[in-house]
Amino acid sequence: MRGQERARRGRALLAGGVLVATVLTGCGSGDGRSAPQAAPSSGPALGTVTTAPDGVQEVTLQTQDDYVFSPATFTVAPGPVRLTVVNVAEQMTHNFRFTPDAGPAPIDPEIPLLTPGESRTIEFTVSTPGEYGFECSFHTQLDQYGVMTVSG
Ligand SMILES: [Cu+2]
Repeated sequence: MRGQERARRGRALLAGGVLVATVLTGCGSGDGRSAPQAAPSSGPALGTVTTAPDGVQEVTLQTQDDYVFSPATFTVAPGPVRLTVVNVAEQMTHNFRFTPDAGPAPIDPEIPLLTPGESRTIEFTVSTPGEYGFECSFHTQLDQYGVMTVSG
């Protein structure tokens, strides 16, 4: 239990400097309750790329009732990526795919349907640096596009 909590906090420390003071202070109280958190209930901020214990880069994007990905851009290093898209919309169904023929290399995994309140994760491996455009194919006319950059 203790170890698990410590590990969780360790990851939080990596996630953002702002959290550090809060987390360290909370350490002494020992009641195990976590303070109310802004934004996503767990994990790092949207669009922040972290590396999981299994070595896979992880990043989470969000969609809403508007027609944007939040954030619409993020950067990963060559290697395996686990991408989660959370649709917090109340009305709007979206999807996620890498725009066909838009990037330096094809990335096939996609999320064909992401209904309101739903969250889905895909995994893929990138090796060629460059910019990989992605989209919600339902809403390309409303400009629901983004770009994943693979660093060199
Ligand atoms: Cu959409």
